[in-house]
Amino acid sequence: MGLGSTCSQDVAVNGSWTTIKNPGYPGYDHDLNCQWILTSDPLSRIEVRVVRLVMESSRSCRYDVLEVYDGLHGQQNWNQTARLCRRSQVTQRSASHGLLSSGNVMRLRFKTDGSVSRQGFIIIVRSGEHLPCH
Ligand SMILES: [Ca+2]
Repeated sequence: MGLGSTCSQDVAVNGSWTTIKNPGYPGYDHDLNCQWILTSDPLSRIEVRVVRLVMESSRSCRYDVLEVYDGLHGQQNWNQTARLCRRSQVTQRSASHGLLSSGNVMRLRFKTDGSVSRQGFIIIVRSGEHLPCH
C-alpha cells in the first residue's frame, strides 16, 4: 500500500494540543505507509509528545515504526530525528522532554510490515517556543 488519502494528512498546528492517532487505533493494518505533515506558525517550533505507543517492537524498529522528521529548511530537507517502536524509548525521551522541531514543519511517518499488529500510537502536538526574529 502506498501513501493513501485515508492515512496521509496535513495538520495545521497551533497553540492548543492536537491529537494524532494511527488509523484504526486501537489496532492497525499491515503494510501501512502513512504520513502527517505538521505545519505551525512560521516563527514557532512544533512540540510532539507521545501519549501512548504500543507497537510490534524490535531493537532497531525494523517491523513497525513511527518516524519523526524535522524539516530543517521547509519540506524539501527532512532530517530523521527519531524512530519509535518501544515503550521504553517513550519513557526515556519523548514523553519527558517532547520532541521539538528546529523550524515550523515536521513530518511523521508510520510504517508497518506484513505481520503482527498491536494498538498503535497516540501523540499530541502543538506549536511551542517562538523562534527569534531575523
Ligand atoms: Ca507488524
